[in-house]
Amino acid sequence: MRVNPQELPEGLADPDEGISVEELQLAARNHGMPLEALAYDITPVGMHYLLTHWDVPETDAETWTVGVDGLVDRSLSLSVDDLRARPAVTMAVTMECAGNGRARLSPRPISQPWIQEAVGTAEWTGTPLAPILSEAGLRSDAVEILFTGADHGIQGEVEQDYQRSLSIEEAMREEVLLAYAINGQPLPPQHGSPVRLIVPGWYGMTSVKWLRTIEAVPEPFEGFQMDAYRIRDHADDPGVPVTYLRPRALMIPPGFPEFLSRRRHVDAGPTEIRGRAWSGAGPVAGVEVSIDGGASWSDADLGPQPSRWAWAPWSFLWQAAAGKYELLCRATDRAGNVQPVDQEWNFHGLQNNMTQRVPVLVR
Ligand SMILES: Nc1nc2c(c(=O)[nH]1)N[C@H]1C(S)=C(S)[C@@H](COP(=O)(O)O)O[C@H]1N2
Ligand SMILES: [Mo]
Repeated sequence: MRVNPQELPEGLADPDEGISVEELQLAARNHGMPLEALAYDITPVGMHYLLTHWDVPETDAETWTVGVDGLVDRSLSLSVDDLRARPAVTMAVTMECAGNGRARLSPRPISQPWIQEAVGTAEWTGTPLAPILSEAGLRSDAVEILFTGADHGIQGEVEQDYQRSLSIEEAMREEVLLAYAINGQPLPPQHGSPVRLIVPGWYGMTSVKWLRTIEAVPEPFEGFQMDAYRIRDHADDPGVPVTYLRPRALMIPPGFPEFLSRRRHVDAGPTEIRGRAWSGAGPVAGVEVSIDGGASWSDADLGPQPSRWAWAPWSFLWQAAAGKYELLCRATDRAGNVQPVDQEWNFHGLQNNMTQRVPVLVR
């Protein structure tokens, strides 16, 4: 029996329940980044992961405006040209879905069934939000900034626009952008055309796509998409909000795969294991690799991050001898967070950062 099938369509799967057609339907719309794309500093646009809760709205960049209102001295209405005329910043940012890793939890929370590939690093171009909020003049009774997207749907039986808020302090961080370009091109429909919010360091749900309004509000916003992103043990647990990215390292699975199982085959000899690692709380301090299923660990070489908010490349030289292996990699950040080998479970399957495991056959 699923937990609360009426109240929580996204409850828990039975212990032996396979991925349903409904989950497959979500997975086919919201694709992950193929792990071989870890080869690129900047993920090519079509290989960046995608997560859209409802439909991709049809938008018109010519007539689009972003409204700034609520508890401000002067309401603003900014066209895409107005945003482009303002100071531009281009920044590499690693984005990851808070549900990444969900499908490997047991019992499995029913939702978009990510395994570990809901990540990508894009070069976003936009204009900083803070000067716009200053120009509008935040009133002293404003406590949060509420961001509303143009998409609309039902989730948890609540009909809603996609809405997320940030504290004023977070919204005023200099790296928070209103982005209109990705990797040097105008945003494509699926990534939020024509304007989206980019909040570096946070899980992806905060970076509202198809941004319509920015509203200064007098109370902390408690809408569905705030409640849905909390780490809780059970449905009634108030839980704690999901915010910054936990540390994670991923590797490009070495060798070549078998079609269906994707099991890896490697020729014996020196094999370079490469990957990327990131963390929102602090830059990555180190990456370790295990070739014996986690029994022992060795340090990988860590390269420079393309920006403070983007993943770092790492590599490790493996002298592969014939046999069966399980390769693992894990990251540590400068705030002292270490990636766990086994995942702690939570009700919505959020903020998972358990280590990747790659079975390899060396011949
Ligand atoms: N308007 C709107 N913004 C949204 C979403 C959405 O469904 N609607 N999904 C969020 C989630 S959960 C994630 S992980 C990121 C994904 O961004 P991407 O599809 O550009 O990779 O967008 C966020 N912004
Ligand atoms: Mo997400």
